[in-house]
Formats: sequence, C-alpha cells, structure tokens
Amino acid sequence: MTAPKKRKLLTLCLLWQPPRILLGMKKRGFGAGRWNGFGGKVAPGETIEDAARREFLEEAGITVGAIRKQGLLEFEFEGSDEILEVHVYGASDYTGDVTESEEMKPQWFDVDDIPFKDMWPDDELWFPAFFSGKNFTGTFLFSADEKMISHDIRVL
Ligand code: 6U4
Repeated sequence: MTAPKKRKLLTLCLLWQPPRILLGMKKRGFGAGRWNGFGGKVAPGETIEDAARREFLEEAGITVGAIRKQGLLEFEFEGSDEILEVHVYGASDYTGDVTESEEMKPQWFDVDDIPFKDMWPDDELWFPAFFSGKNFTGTFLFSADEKMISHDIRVL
C-alpha cells in the first residue's frame, strides 16, 4: 500500500492595482528564474493569511492591506512524495516601499504585458480567473523537470 502524500502549505499573494500587477523574479530556491507572486511556506502556529502577509513583507519589503482568498491550487510532481497546496490571495493596497530582497526582485507589469513565458506554466491558465475577481481551484501534475502534464481548473 502506498502512503498518502504529505501536503505542504504555501501562500501566493498577488498585488493587483489595475492596470498594473506586482510580480517578483525569484532569485533562489524553488521556482528560481521565474516571475511569480509573493509567498512561501506557512510556519508552524501561523495562520495561512498571516503567512501570506509575512512573506510579502520579507520578499518585497511592503505590508499589504486587506487580502482576499481567491484560489486553492494543488501541484503534484512526478517522483515527489508531497503535494504543494498553494493558497492564492489578492491584495490591492500596501504601505512601505517596494524593495528587492535576497529572494525576489519585484517589478510592476502592465496586465497586458505579463511575462507568462518566464512564469510557471499554470499561471497563464488561472490568472484570467484571478483578474476577473472570481474564486477558483486547480489541480496540476508536473513532471520532475517542471513541465506541466495535466491540469484541471474550476472557476467557482
Ligand atoms: P524558503 O526558500 O525556504 O524561504 P519559502 O519562501 O518559504 O522558501 P518557497 O519559495 O519554496 O517558500 O515558496 C514557493 C512559492 O512559489 C510559493 O509562493 C508558491 C509558489 N508556487 C509554487 N509552485 C507554483 C506554481 N506552479 N505556480 C505559481 N506559483 C507557485 O504561480
């Protein structure tokens, strides 16, 4: 019998001020070399929402205002014994100065000019639901070399 896969809780927060969105170039670790929203692992004893806010501050130097949960994404990688459970939030205001960190180089993008070719391939599939303000779920299977094999996205 195979043991159920462990779930790793992660946050992903997008700061969206139409028509611009703040993305960060991940400089190290998982997803390095891709533009992405801000986020990371939920620490023991921390709420998922607190983790989303903490990661934004650590990675981009800003405190986001109200955040709204919009998506739940699950990623499975072939050969891995864990599932990444990514909780996606949207924010529209912040305080502080956007600042580069050791982990991320932040940059504003026009919504018509999002660098999807240098992002996780799933982003192009669920960003439209995010921008429309809808809630969504998604499950994705990736190969060990980070190619998307299958996807199932539901807009709620
Ligand atoms: P360290 O390096 O230990 O501080 P931490 O910042 O806690 O790590 P990290 O960088 O591993 O966590 O978090 C990964 C980030 O990448 C999270 O914000 C979730 C996000 N992410 C993972 N897979 C993704 C995918 N397929 N599409 C996407 N974001 C993804 O858009």
